[in-house]
Amino acid sequence: MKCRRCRGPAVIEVRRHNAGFCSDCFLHHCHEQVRRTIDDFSMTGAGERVLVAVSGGKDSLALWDILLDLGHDVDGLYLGLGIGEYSDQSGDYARAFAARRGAKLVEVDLPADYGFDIPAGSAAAHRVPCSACGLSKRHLFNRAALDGGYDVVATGHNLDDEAAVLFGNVLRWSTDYLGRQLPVLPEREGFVRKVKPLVRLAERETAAYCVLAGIDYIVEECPMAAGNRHLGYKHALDSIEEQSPGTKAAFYFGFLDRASALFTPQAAVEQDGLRACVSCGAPTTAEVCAFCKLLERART
Ligand code: Q46
Ligand code: ZN
Repeated sequence: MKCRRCRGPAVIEVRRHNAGFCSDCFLHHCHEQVRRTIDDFSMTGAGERVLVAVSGGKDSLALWDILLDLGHDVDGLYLGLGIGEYSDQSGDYARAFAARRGAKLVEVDLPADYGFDIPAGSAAAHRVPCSACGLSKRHLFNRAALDGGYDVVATGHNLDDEAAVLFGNVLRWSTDYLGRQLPVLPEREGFVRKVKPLVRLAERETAAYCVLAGIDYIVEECPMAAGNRHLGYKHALDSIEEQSPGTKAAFYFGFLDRASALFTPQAAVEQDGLRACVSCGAPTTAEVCAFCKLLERART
């Protein structure tokens, strides 16, 4: 197979684009996919400061690398979740990348800064780990961005992630989530803008990007992910994609083009009743925000 761009020998095939690429042209292709996504969805503009949430995994490090290459003013944010060896190692990969690129890494550590870790905290709060983890991440990414004067938080959600979440939301007709499942969530009082610039790249492509760009990343998945529903949806979509390349992209981008607007009024109603958490000041629909409730239970 030949490279679509330079006609040299291809090292990777991307079946949904019906194309092969050599190493340099594949890296160029990934940069272009991200640049186009940022432009098409007006994710960030000139002079804005971007904070990219990095886990030490392939997606977030590829994203940080690409944003740096594209000339964005971007720092990294690493959140230590206290998930044993996995967290120790993922932090090391994030720090090594920052050092290699001469980039700034902001660090927040749940055990050191908030007195609980995800395994113990979720058990004490009677929540599944990924639920406690997800709400902590949303809260602390936003907090770190506000405190650091950033305009936008970027996360490494890729096409496979977004298609799997969409699949789950459709299976359950979770209309409130469907209304919010956008690659850009605009800034509002108390919230910075949130963007997902990797939605045009599949998981396999971000892994290939890291290998070809010489980026070391943590290969192990978080041990708490085993058995979660999201992984089951990913496997189901993988087998459909295998039979019919391009299905995931058609599903996700078709939703954005033709269906997502139908669900946004529902999401808007939910956002109307926001007020400040009495404990931390973060916007919430209750008196105390979900993170402060978790914190209180996890510490007792
Ligand atoms: S880090 Fe956290 Fe994930 Fe681990 S506990 Fe679940 S949500 S699986 S992306
Ligand atoms: Zn709070």
